[in-house]
Amino acid sequence: MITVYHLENSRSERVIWLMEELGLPYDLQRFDREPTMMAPDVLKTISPLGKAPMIRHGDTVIIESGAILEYITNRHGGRLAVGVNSPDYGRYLQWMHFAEGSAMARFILNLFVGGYFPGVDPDSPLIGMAKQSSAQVLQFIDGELAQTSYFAGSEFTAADIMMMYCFGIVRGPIMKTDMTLYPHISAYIAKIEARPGYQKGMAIANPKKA
Ligand SMILES: N[C@@H](CCC(=O)N[C@@H](CS)C(=O)NCC(=O)O)C(=O)O
Repeated sequence: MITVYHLENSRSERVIWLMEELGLPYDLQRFDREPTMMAPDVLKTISPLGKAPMIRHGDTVIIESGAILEYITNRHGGRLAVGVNSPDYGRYLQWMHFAEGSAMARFILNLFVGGYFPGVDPDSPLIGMAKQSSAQVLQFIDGELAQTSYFAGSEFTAADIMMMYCFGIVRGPIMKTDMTLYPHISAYIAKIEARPGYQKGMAIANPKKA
């Protein structure tokens, strides 16, 4: 059985949501954040960086949410993945990696300089650059979602689980993005939030938010 190491309000909600969508059993180990919002040091005993998510499967410990989702989907018959011979494979891979590589990289910068950590000069050009760069990514995503129902095509896949987490930060109290600027992302979020698997996954991952 897979052990999922979950830090409250973190990317590890992706793993819980995936396990619920797939209907797989898992051993859930929960950790609260420190008052500094960092992960507790005990997570470093599982893997040295101590970031969430992490999973253990037998003797294998895996970090990085994208790698974890690929590991789980591929180990379970490819459900919620897209096969290499499918015409949607390229899009699937693109969004699986875009989520952390391009989207989160920009949104996290925006979050950190935009008020999450105090002490950043409000006149710093870095803030304007971070906002502009996030808006550019959001515009791109909105244009893509104007053309397809889900990120990889007409079916819900693990790429949606990767991408959906990004919108939490975008809509959160620091970025406070005006989502009316992105109507296709907004419609997509409403569709995903109506999924029973999403609702169950989030209720398990973030019970204090419910
Ligand atoms: N790219 C990594 C990011 C991992 C990461 O930074 N996780 C955050 C939670 S969302 C974390 O553990 N933060 C607590 C800390 O840095 O101490 C992934 O997708 O798994």
